[in-house]
Amino acid sequence: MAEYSFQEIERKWQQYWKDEKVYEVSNGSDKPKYYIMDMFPYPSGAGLHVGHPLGYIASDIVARFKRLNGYNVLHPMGFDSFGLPAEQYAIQTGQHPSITTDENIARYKEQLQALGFSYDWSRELRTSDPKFYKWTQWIFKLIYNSWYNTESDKAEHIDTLVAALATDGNADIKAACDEDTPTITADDWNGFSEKDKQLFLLKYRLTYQAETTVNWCPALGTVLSNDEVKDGFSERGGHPVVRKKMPQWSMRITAYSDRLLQGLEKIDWPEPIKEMQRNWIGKSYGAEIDFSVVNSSHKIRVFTTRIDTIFGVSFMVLAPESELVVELTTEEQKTEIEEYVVAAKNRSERERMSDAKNVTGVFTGRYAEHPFSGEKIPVYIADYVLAGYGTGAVMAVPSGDQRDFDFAKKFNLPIPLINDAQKLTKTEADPTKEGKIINSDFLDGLSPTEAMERGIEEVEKRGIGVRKVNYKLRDAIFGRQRYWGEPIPVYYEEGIPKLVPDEKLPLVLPEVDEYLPTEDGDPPLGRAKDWNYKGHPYELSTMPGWAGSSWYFFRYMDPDNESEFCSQEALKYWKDVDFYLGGSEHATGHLLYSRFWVKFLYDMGIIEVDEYAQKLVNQGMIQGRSNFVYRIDGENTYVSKGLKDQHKTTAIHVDVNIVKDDVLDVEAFKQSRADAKDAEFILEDGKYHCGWEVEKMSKSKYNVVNPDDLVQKYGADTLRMYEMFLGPIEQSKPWNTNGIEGVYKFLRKFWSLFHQGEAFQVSDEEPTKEELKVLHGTIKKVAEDVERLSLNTSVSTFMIAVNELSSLKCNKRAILEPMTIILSPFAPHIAEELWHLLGNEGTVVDAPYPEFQEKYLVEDSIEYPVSVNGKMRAKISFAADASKEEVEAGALANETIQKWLDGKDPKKVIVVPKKIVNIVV
Ligand code: ANZ
Repeated sequence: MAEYSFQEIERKWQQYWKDEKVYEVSNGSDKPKYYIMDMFPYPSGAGLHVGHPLGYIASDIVARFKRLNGYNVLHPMGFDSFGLPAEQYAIQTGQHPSITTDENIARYKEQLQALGFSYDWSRELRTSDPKFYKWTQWIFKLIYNSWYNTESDKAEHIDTLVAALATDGNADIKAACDEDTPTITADDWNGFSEKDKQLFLLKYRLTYQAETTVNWCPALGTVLSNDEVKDGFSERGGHPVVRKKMPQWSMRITAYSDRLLQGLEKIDWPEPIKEMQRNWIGKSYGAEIDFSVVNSSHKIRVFTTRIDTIFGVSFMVLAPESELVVELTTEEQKTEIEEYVVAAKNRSERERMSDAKNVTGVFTGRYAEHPFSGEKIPVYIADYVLAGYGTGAVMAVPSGDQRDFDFAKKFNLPIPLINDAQKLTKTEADPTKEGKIINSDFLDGLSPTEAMERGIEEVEKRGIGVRKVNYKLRDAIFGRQRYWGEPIPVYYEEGIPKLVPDEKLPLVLPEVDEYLPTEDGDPPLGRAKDWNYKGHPYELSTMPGWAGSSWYFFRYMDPDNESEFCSQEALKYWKDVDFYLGGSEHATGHLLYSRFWVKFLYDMGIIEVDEYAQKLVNQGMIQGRSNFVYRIDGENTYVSKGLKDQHKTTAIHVDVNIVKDDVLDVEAFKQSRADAKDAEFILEDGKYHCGWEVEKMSKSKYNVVNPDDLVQKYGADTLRMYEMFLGPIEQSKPWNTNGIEGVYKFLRKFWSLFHQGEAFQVSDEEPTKEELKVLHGTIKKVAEDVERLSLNTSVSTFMIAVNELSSLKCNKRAILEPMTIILSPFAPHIAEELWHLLGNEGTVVDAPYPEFQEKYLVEDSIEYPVSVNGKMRAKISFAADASKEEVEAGALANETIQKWLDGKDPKKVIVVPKKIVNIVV
């Protein structure tokens, strides 16, 4: 038999696809469009491991399947090529980050191409390419020139605001703006100097500069976003992060909170992602209430979502940063309060929130007055109350809130129990232990929801509070004090930011002598020569990682356009992404920011959609499957796993690439480590068996499996099918190569259907019913599976079909040709080879998907189990269209059944058509 020489086949067709530009797609066709996209990777130095292609293979199968089904398919790939690792490397080596980035991209592309993906590489984009980031800068400018009108509920050009200010002032303007925006009249505005006007507008612009408390990471020399900080440490590198006030560019994403929530209802995204976004936006309904302070003109305004518990308030807590702290603290408490404030400042929000059991705080020395009972209640400061949320002050209800409860316990404060058992379930507060239940006055007898409404009405009536909706979402920091990012297209004239004119874009990243901050602590761009616009200094921070990825999906539609970010024709044709595939780790980062930018671009009338990805699927992670050898402590002897318990041993990670089916290649192991060269090995049945464990795939655990080696050994087609075979795409699963041989054998078996001995040989005979049944069963099942993205089950369907066709010794063109087409999305190289061997011109990529015909699946005859007195006694076949009477007569006439009837007349015969026959005697 002609060998299945996958290496030669794969090389040949990859070249052909490239030469013939098979995957290039045009913006316009009579076919319906289908846009399928993967989250583009950051090209890291380590290259791809077998986990990366999981999603890429799945999307490639769908892309190819859609193309066979008559769609004009856009399936692009690019690189998110600004990022910290290249910059860290540049700092260490002095080499420009673009060099490392280009090298890494070259390696990624080589690896991706070896897997036979159907990407249209002519549309490749890189976020670090000035031709691309010119438009990222252009979008920044648009955002800067906009404000959010909450009345029209959309972003508008800043000129509409300026016009309104000049005629009416801002009293009637409903806008998303800074909290401290003063009310001004038209006269005030018109009297402002140009500089004051610009400063005032910054309070409204959708991107603005303001003093912000940020997560500052001294080791990385940059500000990190909340989702880049985990438990007080940077997600990348694990460096400590401190809170610090700095002037920062921010984006007013909070203006879009509600629309970001509403939009989730109309997109087909995984529920956990939607839930994470909802929680991150964190919309809460409640009220703000003023508590007056005893012997003071100050009032403490709190935000509460549980006004129904107001009769359970026994103290109040201010955030340590609250401006009231200084005003209210009494002389005696001053020192203690000041010390506490300093300590609290350096704890991250997360720490402060999560460290509930160890609540801390200090008494201010003051009392507030309960608005209904008139009781005196002490005022504390505590860091579990955050300055940046609500009003930065709370009314504490120990029976309703666990942190308040813990605080009350610690400081020996009363724990009033409210007269409604339902309200006590949230904390450990227990009436049997904590004492008497108090009356909740006008809220008595109401359900919590009714009590909420009643409470709000009451405070509004008394003029001591208002209904209030709060969001957890914060404006997004939009600047990094780093080099390797898009320059922000802004310069400063007398300290006022001005936009760089369009014709100066792209504002190209300048050369610097070192990628480190300057001696004055300015970002690296402070080192660039002539970094100014007509003598006015340019902004020194660069854009964050999420800038380019917030709109790249539009650029693929028209990647070479030099005069627009994307042409209207391309936008009208492709509209949005039909199917987006990528990791769930981006839930509250990229996947939220990109939705925000898209809504903004929609408001500007530039695009027609306000959600860009109709469907999102998160592929699972491929975990590593580590292998271990066991060294006997104090000896240079390794003992096989089954015998290790007889010794005291230490488990050592061993490179999974020298282990097969958990059996160690002892010679390779000896060579891999200097200290193992003369080691002894205690074997079982002549073999060294390794232990294994599932862990994250990483270099340090020696469990990284590289796709290149597998492509070399088994071919890309086998690897593609094998990765799909591992299990449902959304699930995380450990990598193991134990089953790859099976997939490889399957492809060889498929190949052999087309061959007789050495020769390619297919017959033109008419197929049998059985053969047609196998084919149409496969067409149907695979098409359904691909639509549902159940790709592991389609792989098994193929395997079953090929086994059946092998036993039928089927080599008929009428069966094998359509089988080749349906296999092609999964194993494109072998399919292309066989397609050509079958004598076809052109590529299998454009073949029509075979049409499923139900009639081939309809059975001619049906086998009925026949029971006598409830026991199955025979199986008898009848024509599928046999009548009830025919089945009954046939069953009674059957020899075996006659034996069981033993000459008696049946009392009853029940025939369930197409199912069973039951005879009672
Ligand atoms: C009284 C109360 C009683 C509360 C009760 C809760 C339970 P969400 O849903 O997250 O919006 N709170 C308000 N501002 C805060 C701040 N700056 N830092 C920490 N906590 C703050 O939570 C709103 C609730 O969290 C508010 O309702 C307030 O406590 C607290 F049984 O008021 B509550």
